[in-house]
Amino acid sequence: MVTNSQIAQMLSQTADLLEIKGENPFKVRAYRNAARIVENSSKDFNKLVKEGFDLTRLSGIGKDLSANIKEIVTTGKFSKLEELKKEVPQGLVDMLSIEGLGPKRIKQIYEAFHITSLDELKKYAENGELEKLSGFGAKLIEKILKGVKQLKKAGIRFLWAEVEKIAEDLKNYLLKFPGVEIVEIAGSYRRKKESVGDLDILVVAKDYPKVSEYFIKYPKVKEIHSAGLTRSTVFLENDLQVDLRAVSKDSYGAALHYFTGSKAHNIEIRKLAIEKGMKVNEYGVYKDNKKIAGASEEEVYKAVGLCFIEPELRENRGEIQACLENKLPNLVKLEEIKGDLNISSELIDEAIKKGYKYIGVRNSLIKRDDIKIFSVLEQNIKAINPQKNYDFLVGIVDKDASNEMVLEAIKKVDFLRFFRDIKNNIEPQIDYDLIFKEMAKNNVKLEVISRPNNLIRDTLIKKAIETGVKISIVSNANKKEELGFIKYGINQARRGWAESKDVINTQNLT
Ligand code: DGT
Ligand code: CA
Ligand code: CA
Repeated sequence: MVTNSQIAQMLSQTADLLEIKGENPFKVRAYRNAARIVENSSKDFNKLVKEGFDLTRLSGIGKDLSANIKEIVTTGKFSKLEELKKEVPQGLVDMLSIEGLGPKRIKQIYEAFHITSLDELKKYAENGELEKLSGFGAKLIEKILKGVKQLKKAGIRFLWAEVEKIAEDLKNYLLKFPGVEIVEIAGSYRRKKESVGDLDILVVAKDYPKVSEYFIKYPKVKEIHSAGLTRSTVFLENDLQVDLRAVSKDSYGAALHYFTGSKAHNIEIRKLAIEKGMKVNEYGVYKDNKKIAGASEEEVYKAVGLCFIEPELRENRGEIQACLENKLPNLVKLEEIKGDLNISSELIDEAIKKGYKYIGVRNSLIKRDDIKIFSVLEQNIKAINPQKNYDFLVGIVDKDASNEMVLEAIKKVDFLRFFRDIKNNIEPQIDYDLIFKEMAKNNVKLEVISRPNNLIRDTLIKKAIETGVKISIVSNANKKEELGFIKYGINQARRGWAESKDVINTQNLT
């Protein structure tokens, strides 16, 4: 179903692209008007079209626009817009979201310099060429540069696992500098979020400016954005942004708490503090203008009447209430994993070396004397065909699965795995509330794949557990190195509030 505001957005984007192309201003205005009419209407256009209402009866909507809206409602797409997107370079479309740049100015820039990318735009803003255009003052140029930076940043998120090595290397590099006492990576990285936007590093050191000088010399730094007295920002080779901040030792806990986030968690903590007549910021907790805590996170939480909350839980998903009710989960740990229930048959010896008590081997009936092996059969739920002799049947739910297909499969399988591609934002569109209920009823377990780009959402793990579904955290390894993936599955399970008792492969299975 398409909402009014989605229809309006397509029409307004059409107007923008037509304007960049320099098409007839009347046509441009007609699309823009129509967008406004749809957006502000109290009637649901989806319904109007389905009821066969004659849209041309509305003022501002002619025959063409009426046909356009019908197309959008019935197909969910607008072919004219699709065509325009092919004609107008993506870089110019991106420029539309920069504050201060509308279609008129973008057209002006394009006609003057024939540039079509954000990188070129940045170059022309920096070398003074852009300022030569009429209407482009210093203030606007500054806005454009800021916008380019924000856009580039918003577009790139890294998988947690992709930044892990460089983050730990950089931390060790900083720790080597004389006078550096503490280095900690805060932000989403510390919360073990599946993807991170940038790294936020805190440092306690005697002479911060010297540390900053050393920081910007880190061999993988590509670009120095700023290097100030308490804060420095660089971009690494892979375009990852890293912020380094100086923190004093007596505020370290408050700063670590503040910069670990999430923002939503911090806001709740501050509200709670205010209710108690206190103030919390990145320097400490204050009561009657007197600092009462700040050196450690434990101290900060205690001062506002809370227990320590693990970084993975700090998403404002009920963790503060849970603490107050003494119901915080005792999160599962990597060391508690007793076996990996989904590996390739070539990795049996490697798995034994890891000290596992049992393993699950994919699509093979191998048995051995030195380790308990479960044989695991994987099948797409579209074509379930149970085989004799296998211990476990794993049903794979791919991106176009329907509720009916999943519910049917639940009757036949032992585990379900839900496909997800984080980078490309692909996952099945199904009713998880309903599905988890059925899984719990039929004792079907959730297989949590630990591949960094295929992790199921943390919120779904939480929901599954709350519904009574047990989970199995597996590497799905094909190669030796991939056995280690299991730690990413653990990270995600912890963010989904999983305790050891919720995870079947922390138990003794026989
Ligand atoms: P990211 O980098 O997009 O993966 O996510 P974070 O959570 O690392 O966010 P980031 O880097 O923008 O900021 C780091 C932390 O700093 C964030 O988790 C909480 C704190 N913080 C940043 N901006 C604000 C703010 O406006 N208010 C509050 N309360 N905290 C903030
Ligand atoms: Ca961050
Ligand atoms: Ca940041």
